[in-house]
Amino acid sequence: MRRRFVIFLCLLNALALAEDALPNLIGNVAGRTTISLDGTWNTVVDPVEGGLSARFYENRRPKDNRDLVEYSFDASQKLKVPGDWNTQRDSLFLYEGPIWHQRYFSYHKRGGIRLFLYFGAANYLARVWLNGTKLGEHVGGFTPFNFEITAAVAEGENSVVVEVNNTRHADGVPALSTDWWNYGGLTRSVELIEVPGTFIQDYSVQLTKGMQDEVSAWVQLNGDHFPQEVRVEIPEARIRQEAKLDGSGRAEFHFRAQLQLWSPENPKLYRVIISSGEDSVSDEIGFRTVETRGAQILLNGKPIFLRGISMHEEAPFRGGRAFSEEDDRTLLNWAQELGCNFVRLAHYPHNEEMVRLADRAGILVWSEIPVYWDVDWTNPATLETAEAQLRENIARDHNRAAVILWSISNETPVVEERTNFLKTLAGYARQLDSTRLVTSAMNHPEATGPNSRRLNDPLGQFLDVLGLNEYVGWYERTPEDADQMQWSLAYDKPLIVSEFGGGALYGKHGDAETRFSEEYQANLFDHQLKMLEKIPSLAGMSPWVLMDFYSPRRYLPGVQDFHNRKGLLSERGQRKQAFYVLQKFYREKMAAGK
Ligand code: GCB
Repeated sequence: MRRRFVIFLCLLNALALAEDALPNLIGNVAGRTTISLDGTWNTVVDPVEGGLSARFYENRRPKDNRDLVEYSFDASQKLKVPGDWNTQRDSLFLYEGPIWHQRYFSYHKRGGIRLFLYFGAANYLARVWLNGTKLGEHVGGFTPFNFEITAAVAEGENSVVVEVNNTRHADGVPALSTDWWNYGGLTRSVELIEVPGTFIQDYSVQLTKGMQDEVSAWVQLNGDHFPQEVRVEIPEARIRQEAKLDGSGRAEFHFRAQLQLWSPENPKLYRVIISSGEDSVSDEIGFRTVETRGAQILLNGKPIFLRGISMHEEAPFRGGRAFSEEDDRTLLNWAQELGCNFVRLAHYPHNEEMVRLADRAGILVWSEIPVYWDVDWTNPATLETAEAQLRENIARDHNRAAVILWSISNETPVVEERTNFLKTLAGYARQLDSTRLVTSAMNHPEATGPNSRRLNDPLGQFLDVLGLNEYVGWYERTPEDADQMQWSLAYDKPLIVSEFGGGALYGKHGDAETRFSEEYQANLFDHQLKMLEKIPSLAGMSPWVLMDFYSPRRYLPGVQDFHNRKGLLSERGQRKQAFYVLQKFYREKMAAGK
């Protein structure tokens, strides 16, 4: 009975989340009229979680000197938005809990204009109030959300309050344990978005799956009075198509088009304009196909080898969460210098600009949600949170040609409840976007002999592309042992070795057996690359990892100092020896036309 009651509660919880999740997420914010709320915000640190009962969201100021108010946003310490709090104030470096953020903005209301409050990301739970009225909550640290505030916004001064809480939860996504820093805060931009009464909420304009000369598009409007038609134009290709909207404000298109195909060699983007009634929005979109044939990944119908690197969304030089175009550009430039045509954006959705830069630079993207290690596989609310993050990630980036892979998880245990959970997520990803490939990084191959491994994880049957993380030469055995190692797969599908690597402190030298020396790491890469080349199904790789990053599980003083040192570059951008080993390997592949 108790069990049934608990299940009932879980279902209720899941339903509540489903309703809260993203009413009206607006696509292509960069293409809209926006007012930035970035800058300096007032903050109250609330380690005992007293703010809710003390009604911090009312932002009350004492009426006179007899009035008792035991907090003050106006007199508080400040934090910059976007930005994690951990690297902005020494005392917050290890802080986990709620911090209340507040700022004022002034607004002049105009008839016929609807207003939305948009957050690029807030880690992990955000509760939002405008002028003391609650707008809603959002769970999940790396995806966008918005609230309509047309009715709630006041003429003149307004006060927005956000309680951001980065407490880890056993039923969260991710759960309690990660190998990256749990940066809290409003880590991406906050914006007001102005749209007309009836507006284009989102759209997809992509090549039809498997066809290089046909575009499939859908457009979704939001409003009370839908116009009759919607138009999609690609002026450079002299395309102008119209379609009728149905009663729910949706239209679908399929039309022939002769377009230059997007690829790493020619990352061609077209200006695409979608318009209907009073609204019009413009985007830059690339057109390409991606599919698999046996163990190959085909881009525009041709096999491609993914010369990749894994990376965190960690800011070079200053540390902390990356958010600016400059951060993103630095990271992607380093990947290109390595010879990459592919990045694995681990282990959660990175900021939108990163993906847009990849689109412009011709770098293919593996995009991931933080179903990491172990989560609460049997909890419906956990599944719902994972689904919401997948939905929001796909909603944000589904027009980016660079994104070819949706990854649903990283290094999960091979147990039935996990496989069921991930099977549901794989199906959901395909339902939301049938044009891209679904993958996951797995790490439990079966030892079929002293020197042989077989990837036969049952999850493989639900994926288009198999990801494998293996640490031969670091967590197990020696780099030289890689020479004997044989790999096989239980599936005729493409394999991406999504992680391998080892730690090295930049500037630490020793022989190739000395842990954390640059020589050790370079030797490991040497042996690993020779081993991986022998796997016939290998369609790409994304070694671990581009740059050293903050992690609370890396304790070794003088070497790690809270950093995972498996970067090919230090956090200050210094290239380690292994950087050049991988660069040479990729350059040879490129020269061989791969
Ligand atoms: C892994 C994880 C990654 C870690 C890495 C490591 O397998 O996927 O998040 O950071 O190993 O360095 O141990």
